[in-house]
Amino acid sequence: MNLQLNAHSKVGNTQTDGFRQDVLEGLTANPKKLSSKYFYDKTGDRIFQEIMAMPEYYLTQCELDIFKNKTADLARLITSEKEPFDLIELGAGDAMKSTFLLRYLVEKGIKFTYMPIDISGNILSVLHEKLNKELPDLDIVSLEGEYFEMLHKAASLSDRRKVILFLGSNIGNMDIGEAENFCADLNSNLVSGDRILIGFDLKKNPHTILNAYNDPNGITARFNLNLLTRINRELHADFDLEQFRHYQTYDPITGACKSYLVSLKDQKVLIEDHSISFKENELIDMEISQKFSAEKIEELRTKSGFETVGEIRDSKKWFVDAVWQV
Ligand code: AVI
Repeated sequence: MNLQLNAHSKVGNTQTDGFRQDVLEGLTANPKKLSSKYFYDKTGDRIFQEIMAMPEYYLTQCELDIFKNKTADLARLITSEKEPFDLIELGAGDAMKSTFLLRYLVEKGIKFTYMPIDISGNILSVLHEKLNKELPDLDIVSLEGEYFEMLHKAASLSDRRKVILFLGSNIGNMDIGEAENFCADLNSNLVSGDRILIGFDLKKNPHTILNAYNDPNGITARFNLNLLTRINRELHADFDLEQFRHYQTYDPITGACKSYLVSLKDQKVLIEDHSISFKENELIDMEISQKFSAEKIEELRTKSGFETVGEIRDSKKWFVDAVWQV
């Protein structure tokens, strides 16, 4: 079975409307805020690839270490019985890490269907083609759209056990309250026996964490500033990128690693017919990349109603993939 299902063909303008509303709401709030979910236009995707290749950005290598070198352990945690199941990946992208797990499961003759969910139909087509070539025996059903909408779709397609992958510490881009709501929503969209595997970036030496986001070549700064370019292009705004500067913080007590853009002068920015005023040194809150302690992960699990199955850490013990069950 090889399918690509999409829920997006009719929603082009709705997407822009949502973007416009979020941007205007965020920039008229106090403090000003933009959502990092909008970082990922074409250029943003490319800059994120550059970030993942930076020596300072350890997260990708740590989780790759788990998927490459502890594949059998991972497989054991997600496959309980012999029945076929659906392996659903939220925000699959190029599935670079999960491909190691897919290959292992296929080679072991374990019956499952891989269902990558992504907002980008283009990314899904490229992934589909790549997996067809590399793993011709893999069953794939690609789901293009928002996570929860596509989880409903997946549930309507089969009543097999579901295993959800949410990798890369994407959970860290939500504040703790949002992460709790997100996990609780996942729980209520699953049924008894279903599992989730979530990648968490762990607290560690604060210098290591800050360096991963405050890189000397300014790649993370470009990643942040690119959202202003996107607003200029899509919402006909006139941000002067020279007048904003990236500022990164890490609080080792709370584990919140946060990025901001600082306005370098008093200025006004026009977004369509809205004029937004910035004071010199005023901040735009751009992104949180939350780092977790083992206790915080446990708290998130219990608050969202999951049982623990197990967890796997990379060899440096900097990152953990935790598996929970409904
Ligand atoms: C996608 N996400 C988990 C990345 C992170 O580490 O928070 C995004 C990122 N932002 C700056 N560098 C990487």
